[in-house]
Amino acid sequence: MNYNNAEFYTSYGSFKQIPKSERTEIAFSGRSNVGKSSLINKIFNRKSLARVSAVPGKTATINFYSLENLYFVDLPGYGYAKVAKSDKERWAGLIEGYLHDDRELALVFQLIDFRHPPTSDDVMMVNFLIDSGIPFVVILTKADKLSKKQREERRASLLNELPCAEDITIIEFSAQTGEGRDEIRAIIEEIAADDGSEENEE
Ligand SMILES: Nc1nc2c(ncn2[C@@H]2O[C@H](COP(=O)(O)OP(=O)(O)OP(=O)(O)O)[C@@H](O)[C@H]2O)c(=O)[nH]1
Ligand SMILES: [Mg+2]
Repeated sequence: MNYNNAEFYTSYGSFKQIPKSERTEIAFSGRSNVGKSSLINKIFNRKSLARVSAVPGKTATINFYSLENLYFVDLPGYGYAKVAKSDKERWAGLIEGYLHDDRELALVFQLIDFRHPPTSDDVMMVNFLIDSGIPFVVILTKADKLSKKQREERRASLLNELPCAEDITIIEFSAQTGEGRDEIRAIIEEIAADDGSEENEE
């Protein structure tokens, strides 16, 4: 795949605007400020394909990026305390609406900050993904901010903090150093290849 060819496709502020799936989708989910937009930029070799901000709550819409036969879907970050209740409800509606819809959703990359225990919202999301049978991979973000020892401690604790941790594929990632990018790309390429072979069978 030529990742440089990824393009911003469109963004939706309300779930009802999103048309039916026309391509296989891969979504990125995580709390506000966890690094979703930074990860998307790193995967696609771009400085500002997705908007990154030090101010949490920047991505308040569902943004679609397109590459070859896939859409990549940047979900709004949840769990940011300092937004109005009406905004929170709108975001929750967006995320839930998207995930509950009957979409061609091949995988969710669930991002969790490597430095901290998963928030209650993170755990809720993981439980939701398990219960819904949506395939997902956990990405631990901002790996560059931890020492080797801190990483080992967090890794060990996560086994107790995440439901079904031993069955989950976990990737350690840094948008700053690029660590983990190849692993993520390999998963994306597998999905792209599967998608192509299904179409050929029809
Ligand atoms: N050191 C370091 N900082 C990071 C990394 N990833 C993201 N950041 C920083 O974390 C902040 C938030 O990053 P974003 O990519 O905007 O996070 P987001 O999840 O898209 O946030 P929302 O759009 O608000 O949901 C920015 O200041 C980034 O520069 C990383 O791997 N390492
Ligand atoms: Mg963002």
